Amino acid sequence: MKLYQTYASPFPTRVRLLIYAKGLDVEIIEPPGFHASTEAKGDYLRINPIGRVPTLVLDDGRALPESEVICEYLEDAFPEPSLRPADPWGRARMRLLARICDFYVVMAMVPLFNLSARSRRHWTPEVVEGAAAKVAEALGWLEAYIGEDGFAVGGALSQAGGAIAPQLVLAAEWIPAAFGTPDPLLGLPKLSAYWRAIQANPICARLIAETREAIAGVAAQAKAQAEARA
Ligand SMILES: N[C@@H](CCC(=O)N[C@@H](CS)C(=O)NCC(=O)O)C(=O)O
Repeated sequence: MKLYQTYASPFPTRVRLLIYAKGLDVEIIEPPGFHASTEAKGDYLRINPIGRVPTLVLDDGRALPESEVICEYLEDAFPEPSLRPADPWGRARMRLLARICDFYVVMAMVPLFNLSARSRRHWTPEVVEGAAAKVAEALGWLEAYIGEDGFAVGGALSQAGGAIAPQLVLAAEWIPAAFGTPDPLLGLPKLSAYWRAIQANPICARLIAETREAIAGVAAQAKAQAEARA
């Protein structure tokens, strides 16, 4: 199998967690032309007409987009070890945590992603503080549902870890460092404890390291481009 993805995107991280935990033989590649214009994505659009990462391509050429769908496929096709809690309530909680990440945490960060690509004179305090407040609010929703034992749910590593880990790199490290905003984990004891715990889990630590390195690369590139335009 092949996984088209980028390390900076939080969505493929969910899929990589399953690949690493299940020990799957998957070639991990960046789509050609992905960081260029939409037109340059031509070949990739033939693989995934949605044009986003990740896409899983099976050995027979069938291609599957969308991180959650890919994760569910991999669980069904390669059940051991399971990265889903055994009971329906636990599974629902796992999906809820991932959904909060996808729908609320990521969306709250979008204005900051956009600002980071612009020179600092466009970084108005209203936009920065407004977006940081929205991120903090969304993290509060994770706090409401996350487990208290070092695992997101079900007392074991699950798909939720792959959804939450990259968001915490972005929210707890990248945003405060880039924009000078306060630590968003202050006042969130369960999420703070979870963040500490996953950094000691070998699979999550690998995902965190990959995300950190990729974000540092994207941030350096965005800064250079913004300065060149200024
Ligand atoms: N719902 C999708 C979202 C994937 C997504 O939005 N990926 C972004 C990167 S974070 C992307 O590929 N954007 C298109 C682009 O960068 O050109 C999933 O879960 O796979």
